[in-house]
Amino acid sequence: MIVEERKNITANGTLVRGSLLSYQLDTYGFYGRTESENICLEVYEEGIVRVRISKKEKFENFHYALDNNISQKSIDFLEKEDSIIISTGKVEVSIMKAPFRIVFRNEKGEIINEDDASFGTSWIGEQVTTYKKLQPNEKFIGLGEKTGPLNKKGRGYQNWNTDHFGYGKETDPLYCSIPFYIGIHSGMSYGIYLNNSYKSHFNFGASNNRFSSFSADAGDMDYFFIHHDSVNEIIGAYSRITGKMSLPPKWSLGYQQCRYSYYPEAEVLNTAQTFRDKEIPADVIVLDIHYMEKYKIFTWDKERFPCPETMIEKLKALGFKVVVMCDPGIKVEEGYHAYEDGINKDVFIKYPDGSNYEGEVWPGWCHFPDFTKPETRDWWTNQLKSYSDIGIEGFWNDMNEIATWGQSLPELIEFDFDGDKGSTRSARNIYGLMMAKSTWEGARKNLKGKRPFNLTRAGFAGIQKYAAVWTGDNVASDEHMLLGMRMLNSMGLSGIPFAGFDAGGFIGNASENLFARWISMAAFTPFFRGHSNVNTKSSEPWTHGEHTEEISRNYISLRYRLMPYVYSMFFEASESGTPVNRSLAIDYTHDENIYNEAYENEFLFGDSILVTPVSSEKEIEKIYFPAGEWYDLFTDTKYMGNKETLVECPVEKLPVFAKSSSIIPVQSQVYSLQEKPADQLEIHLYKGKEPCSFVYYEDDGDSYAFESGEFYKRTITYQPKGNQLDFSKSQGTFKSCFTEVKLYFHGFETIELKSVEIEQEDYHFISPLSNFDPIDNSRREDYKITNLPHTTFKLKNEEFSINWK
Ligand code: NBV
Repeated sequence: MIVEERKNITANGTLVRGSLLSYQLDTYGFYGRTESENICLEVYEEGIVRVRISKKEKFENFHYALDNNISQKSIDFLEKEDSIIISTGKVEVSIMKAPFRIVFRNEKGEIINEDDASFGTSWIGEQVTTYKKLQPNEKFIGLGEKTGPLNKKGRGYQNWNTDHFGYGKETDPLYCSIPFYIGIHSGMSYGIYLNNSYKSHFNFGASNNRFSSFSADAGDMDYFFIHHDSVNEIIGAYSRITGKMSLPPKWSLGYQQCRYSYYPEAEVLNTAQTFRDKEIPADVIVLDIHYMEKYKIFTWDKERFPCPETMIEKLKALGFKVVVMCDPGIKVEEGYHAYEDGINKDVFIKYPDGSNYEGEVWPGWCHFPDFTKPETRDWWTNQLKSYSDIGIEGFWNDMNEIATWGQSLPELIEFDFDGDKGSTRSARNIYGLMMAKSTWEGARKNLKGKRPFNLTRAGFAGIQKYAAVWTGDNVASDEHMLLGMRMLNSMGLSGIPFAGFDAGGFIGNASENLFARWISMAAFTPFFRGHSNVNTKSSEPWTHGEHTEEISRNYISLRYRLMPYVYSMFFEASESGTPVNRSLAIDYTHDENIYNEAYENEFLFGDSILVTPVSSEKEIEKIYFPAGEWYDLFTDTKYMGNKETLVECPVEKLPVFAKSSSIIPVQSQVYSLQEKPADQLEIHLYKGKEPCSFVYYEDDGDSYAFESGEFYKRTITYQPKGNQLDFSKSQGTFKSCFTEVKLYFHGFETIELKSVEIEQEDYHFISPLSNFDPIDNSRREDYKITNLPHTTFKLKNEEFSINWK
């Protein structure tokens, strides 16, 4: 075997692909051999092909990132002299025999993606790389939490989960690894997910003009090739491979207030009370590491927090939930219950000689739980009970890269891998994933039917099933704010719908305007939290002066008014994987302008709201409107699409627009999501030429009863041709908290109702979507509020239609 292998070793030691020596085909796949490798190609859905190449007899079984529900599909194949053709219905895969290489074509026979003719999949020692020919004007997007531009062409990235305090505009790698990207060229797009947790490398035509490539430092080449007609469908397929976000509790979609750290108890209560006094909506107070006794997880500092139960009760009465910091380091200390119990149950990661690894972090020298071991996950669940027992429903997994002083977790440490055993080399990238999974599963068990909120810093593909992800220790600068927007959009492209950043910036102090701009923007991001580092100005909305406070209140309030829309978007994400923050590359994939550096940060928040991030220093900015027509969310001014336009963006006004032909449900102002909104649901309809529909979703917001049918769902459809709005019959057994619907028409000059199938309450004129004026009084004249008609109906569960002239 060794002699045969040498035949393919080039002068520099690279083992390039040989020819297919033998193969077999059955209804589920292709199994072949080259001189030194086993190959397997399987089809999972018509748009998903899995390719595995291994030097071992048995393929590796890395399954932590994969969803349990994926299963194979039977295939059609055709054997030719030089190749084997597998058709999936959506993709035609040509397996070339000599040399062995793979070409993916679409239904029209056009090449979507092909191996580099010479290199295909090659090895350098243990490192395995697949080389793909660069296609004309090919673009690369996704790859999760990565710095750099939207289009990553010409760049190289690594995946090796890393704690990087104050990372820069180009820093790589960071905390979370998602080895999934989307390639775009010639009007087509495809996705590649590399299912290997070793350190991996992605080259998108960096320092070469020949190929893009993906490599893993060891293990098998194991990748899923995805092809669909749209980027959104590709994200959907990736989400079926790695799992979908579980619907989070509604309260976690409100504003979360964090600080490193709030203490003592009086400060926590005072912060919560100040939100209520100032009428700034908020749902969560986050406790960072200072709640613990000397940073030891599962303990409370008795002086600062003499009775956490009572504090949590008081916060509950104010409509606040508590999220607590969970660090993985368990202090080596006799008498510390988590340590002693952990030793007894043998739950920690080990050196190869069997002794527990010790690394230094906040509490001092610590052991670290081996979350790849079932006993550890049970132990963690039991430990976490001390939190749920006192009413805590939110958990924040930090430092799980694993971050230790020195930042160099030794590579020889052993991990259980549920019996399969591995070392840091394959475990580092999944440590965060497995910690988040343990916390989520543990909390689910302990909370007995309530939905936990779980947040993590580190993660891997599949993390969306267990936690929201935030972008770690960012910096209070305009550049970082805009970088953060790109990172969140990129995470959305990579299957993580619930992502956010530290609004206001973690490191350093934001200027008044920067803070205001950041909060305005963060109101349109899935995970909405203000946070700041120890010894910096805190990030409550009132710490940056009265004017900033006013702006923050406006945008936080708007987020709460938009909650029926936001919650419906989260529901959609949990069902299909469609992100909440949608880079314009999702809906306007082949529009070159959206990749332009000036416009690459723009995104849709849900189906219909275009957000154009702008620096806090700009009062006027050129933005790009993609195809369609767009209505200023605050003034209803109409803008034409496919056009760059200068818009005013004083600090009070983030440029945000509603898409023509769209439906946005809005509720009355509440200050906590636990508060019941007024009976009337507003439906804002934006005039357009295309028909559109919106799936409205509601449930109790914090239990799993929706899984057994206790939800309220209905589709609202707008037919511009017939001037008609249809409400489908409601589905599910949940009773909506709204009894009336109030309809707002935007962009229509005059409306005369023709027929309404239900009782009409009133009919008169009022202002557009926002019932607050984002502009300060002195500027109010510049932004005229137009009068628009609205009308109110009793909401019933049966279907009904509204017609107008
Ligand atoms: O727990 C303290 C911080 C936390 O506030 C931050 O959000 C994390 O990213 N944590 C990191 C530990 C160290 C920060 C210097």
